[in-house]
Amino acid sequence: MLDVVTFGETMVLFASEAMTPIEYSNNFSKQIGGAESNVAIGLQRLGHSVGWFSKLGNDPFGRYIHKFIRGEGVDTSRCIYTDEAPTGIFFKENRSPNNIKVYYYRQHSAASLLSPGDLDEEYIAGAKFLHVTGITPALSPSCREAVFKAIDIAKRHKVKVVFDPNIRLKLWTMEEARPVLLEMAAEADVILPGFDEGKWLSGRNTPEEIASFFGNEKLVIIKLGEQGAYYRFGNEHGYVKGFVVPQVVDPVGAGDGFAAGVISGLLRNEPIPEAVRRGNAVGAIVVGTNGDVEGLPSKEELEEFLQGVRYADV
Ligand code: KDG
Repeated sequence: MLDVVTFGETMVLFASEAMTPIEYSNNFSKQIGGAESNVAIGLQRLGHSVGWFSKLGNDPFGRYIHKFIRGEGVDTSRCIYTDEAPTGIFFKENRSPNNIKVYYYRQHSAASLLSPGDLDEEYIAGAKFLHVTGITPALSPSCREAVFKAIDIAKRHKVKVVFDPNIRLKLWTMEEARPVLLEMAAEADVILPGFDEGKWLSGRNTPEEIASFFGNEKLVIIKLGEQGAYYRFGNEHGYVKGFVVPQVVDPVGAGDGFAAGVISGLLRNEPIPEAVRRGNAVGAIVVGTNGDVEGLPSKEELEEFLQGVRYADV
């Protein structure tokens, strides 16, 4: 039995090595990025058992992604290869930590062909948590159906659903996204919006109002960046302070790190504020390293960070 199952699109990421506009970049480093596999890798590094799957192009990039994620110890046994479409790729321009742009080449990608028929009911039913994001339903109508079918399977088998809206306005408009994401939120047990996402989805302005909008019977955790996060579950609620980050290098993937930390805390049956603190810590560690997954900490690194142990300067 796996602790967590997640699925969605992972792409090969070509990160510009120079901090210049991308048209002047000559060198790119080959990495991977995908919100769901970022969470899967994060959780696996923290010592949990995780399954991630997608539809991959039967091409070198698809094989690279598969090997990378399997190499992290994540179960990839439900991945499917297709000859019908290529693996998606994207480019990242990092001119400074607060001026990062991504350029997607993912339309009609292999992952966008994922459909309800690709889901293994027993596999999802056997997990403790199903993690889904708002990126997957933006990819295609069949992906949208697959997400809702996966949620339905999880609910029928009492698997807790964790939902991260991850609004990507390069994939759809807010008008298209809103009803779909609200429907996902309505089905979820744990909702992890960023503050702006929470505002957009709820039309409310404060973390307290946003959390109430989603309902008291769900665990809602609103990410507030370096200030930490606000949570509400039933009558329990409060702010959990963030960590001081010495140097932000690349904030992309911090939200996925946060999700991995929170889910890890929930799997360890920690009190909610502790789980949120774990999420804050993983997010804070991730932003100090270049790459969407490279900075995700091991269990030991996270413990040291939480105990305030500084890494040795050798
Ligand atoms: O959260 C980080 C992800 O956005 C990134 O790794 C790539 O999944 C990705 C996307 O769709 O942008």
